[in-house]
Amino acid sequence: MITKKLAFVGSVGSGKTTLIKNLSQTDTLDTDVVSSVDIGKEMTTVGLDYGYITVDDSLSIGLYGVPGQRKFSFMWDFVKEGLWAVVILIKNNSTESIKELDYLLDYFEITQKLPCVIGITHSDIVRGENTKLKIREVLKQRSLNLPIYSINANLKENAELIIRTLILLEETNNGS
Ligand SMILES: Nc1nc2c(ncn2[C@@H]2O[C@H](COP(=O)(O)OP(=O)(O)OP(=O)(O)O)[C@@H](O)[C@H]2O)c(=O)[nH]1
Ligand SMILES: [Mg+2]
Repeated sequence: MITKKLAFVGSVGSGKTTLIKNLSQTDTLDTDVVSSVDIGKEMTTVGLDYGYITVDDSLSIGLYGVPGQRKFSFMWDFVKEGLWAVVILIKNNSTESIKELDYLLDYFEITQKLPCVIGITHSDIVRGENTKLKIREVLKQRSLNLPIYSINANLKENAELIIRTLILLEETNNGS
């Protein structure tokens, strides 16, 4: 059985902890605490989220969520090591969250060879159709073509769609 390492990255409140809780088949480890500064929500991840799913007899996936706040980014290097794939979450209609994309693409060294999916979260409650266009512009400058889904991080079927897409991307990359 191979266990692959999947990272969930994205700005504060983009839904990383929520998505991992939603996907994991085991109880997740979460390291959320009450934020000491105003970040627009009560709890924030200061260490790592960890969850686990078994896809089939030959594949399981470790789900690693990093803290969105850069002051806790000491965990990012650990998560980056030996990555199989990356999920980048962007909060719909949030300029700050969209701005983070360039930084994350650089930091996690995203290339077309690494399975990567972008999820626009909060799409169920926040209106705005421009986020996808803005993301496409950033990707185009890097000649990257990545799947972009509008999702609700609370919905299991949305979360599973992301996992299925990553597996498909890997198969496409391997030419199988
Ligand atoms: N309606 C809705 N709520 C969401 C969605 N994604 C996240 N949330 C909510 O937004 C809040 C923040 O989500 P988290 O999962 O804690 O965000 P995070 O990316 O882990 O944030 P940090 O750990 O602080 O970086 C929670 O209350 C979630 O329930 C979404 O797609 N739709
Ligand atoms: Mg979190």
